[in-house]
Amino acid sequence: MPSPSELLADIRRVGRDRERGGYSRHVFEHCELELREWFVEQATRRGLEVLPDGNGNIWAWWPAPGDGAVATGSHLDSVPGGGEFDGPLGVVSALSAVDRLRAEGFRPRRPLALVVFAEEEGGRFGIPCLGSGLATGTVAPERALGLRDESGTSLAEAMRAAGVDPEHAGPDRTSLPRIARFVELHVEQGRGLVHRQRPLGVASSILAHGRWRFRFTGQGNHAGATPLDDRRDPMLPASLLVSEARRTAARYDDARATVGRIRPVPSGTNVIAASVDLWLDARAHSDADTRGMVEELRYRAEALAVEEGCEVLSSEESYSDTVSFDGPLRDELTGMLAAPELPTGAGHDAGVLAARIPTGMLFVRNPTGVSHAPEEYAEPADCDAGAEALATVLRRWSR
Ligand code: HGY
Ligand code: MN
Ligand code: MN
Repeated sequence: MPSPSELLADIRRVGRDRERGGYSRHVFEHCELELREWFVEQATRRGLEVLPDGNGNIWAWWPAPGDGAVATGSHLDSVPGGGEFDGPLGVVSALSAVDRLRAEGFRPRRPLALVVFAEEEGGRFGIPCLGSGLATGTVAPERALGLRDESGTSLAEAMRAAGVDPEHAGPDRTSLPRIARFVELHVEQGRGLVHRQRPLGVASSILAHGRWRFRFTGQGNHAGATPLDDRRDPMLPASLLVSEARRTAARYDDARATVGRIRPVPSGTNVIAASVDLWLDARAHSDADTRGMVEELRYRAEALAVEEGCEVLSSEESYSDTVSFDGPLRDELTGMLAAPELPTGAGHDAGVLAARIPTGMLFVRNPTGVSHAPEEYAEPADCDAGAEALATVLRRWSR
């Protein structure tokens, strides 16, 4: 019976990003397809009935699809240059939990379902939790299928190339309606468990969070032949907005605002940019704070653009309000596992499902506290404790 760490070792070479470090595993790209095949092979080997949905999510049932089911799972895609555990730890822990239950001769009275959600990070098509959002109806298929990646490929085209018929994208009427409870195990993205000196935790809440795109437009020109007073350089307001985001967030209670992605066009060393796109990731403990922060930044962006003779357009690309996980279910998990509760600033598919299904999340200690970077880590012993805890929850909920 392989441990979670041994299962992770199976896929350790898949999707390594030599340039950035870490992993770049984007939905329906070659390496992510390889991970999908690996998961299907692992599930089939365990006698699970594999049932992909129309949104690129993969369900695997034990013994077979049925109502009142208990589900667990996570995602296999990553951010660019991401860590090894964010997503895959939840998937391998689900497989390991099934192994543990089968090894003790357990047979679920309620069907059990493992699930891999597509495009949780939004690393290719820009919308996080795309697979779970389509399945729950929170993301409209007509919007999703038209999303394009950096190369201009649409989600519909990428689905077709991966053998997923985009005609079937949309609310899941097959698997999701059968789920009575969902639990996601995830590496902690922070040091809450390190500070508490505990291997496991139970999620209490997720920050409100969203993504906004700002497009600054000026006049492309020659970097040498254009005097400073004859420029309309969109890089100026864009770069000033990056530091404004940090300053604005600092005025709100424990809010976070990040610009991790900025794209000048045409992006030449000796060229004044014609336009600059930047993406703001803003998060706070309330809907009002998040919205308030973004409104301030939209206003500042306008003023900064005007100062430089530029224009700016901004648009909301995704948003999810704070999630407070189901209270009684949280209490049951903390009691069952003798684990502390802790909040998270990271979004998850469990956050999407929580609006529809009694949902919980388990966290496994991350000694570095770092995530979305190669330094993300979880000790093998803590990963074992996580899979054992997940087996405990699945056993209790499905017997
Ligand atoms: O961005 C997030 O919080 C998650 O990792 N998708
Ligand atoms: Mn992530
Ligand atoms: Mn994740």
